[in-house]
Amino acid sequence: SPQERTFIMIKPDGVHRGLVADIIKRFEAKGYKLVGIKVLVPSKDLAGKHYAEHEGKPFYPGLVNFLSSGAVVAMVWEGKEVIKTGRTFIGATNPLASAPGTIRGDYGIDVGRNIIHGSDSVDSAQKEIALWFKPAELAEYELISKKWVYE
Ligand code: YYY
Ligand code: MG
Repeated sequence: SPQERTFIMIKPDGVHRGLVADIIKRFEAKGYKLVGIKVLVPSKDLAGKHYAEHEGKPFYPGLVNFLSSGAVVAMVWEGKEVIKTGRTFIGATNPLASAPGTIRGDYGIDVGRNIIHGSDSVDSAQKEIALWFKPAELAEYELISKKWVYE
């Protein structure tokens, strides 16, 4: 649906490596609409909730520590099939298995330093957006480019 939204987050490694603008540029250039964005250092509680589906796995403690170790850029992007397209932009979980041209394929090596998060379903997108953003932090507006992107 044209109103589909996804949660995209540049992790601390992506921020420290100066990849914020490159990542935003890909979503913006595609034609998607940015409806929420903020920089924050997530608490361990927030990081743990975000990755709750992985609780109990061996990599979970390190993952939560890593996410809360520095600033992240949390975003909500909107547009047709943006959840699936976001995952395509991001690439495979393991950067060494990610195709060149994808964000992880272009910039990453180790799985625990894979630069970016993106929601993987409508359900996870709704949960993640609600976890990271208050409704008032999401802008309601129409892009002037809309009629040039959508037919
Ligand atoms: O959705 P995605 O980020 O591509 O992968 P998930 O399977 O949901 O894992 C979340 C996160 O956990 C992943 O981005 C890196 C980390 N991780 C890890 O450190 N080691 C693994 N073997 C699997 C995942
Ligand atoms: Mg995931």
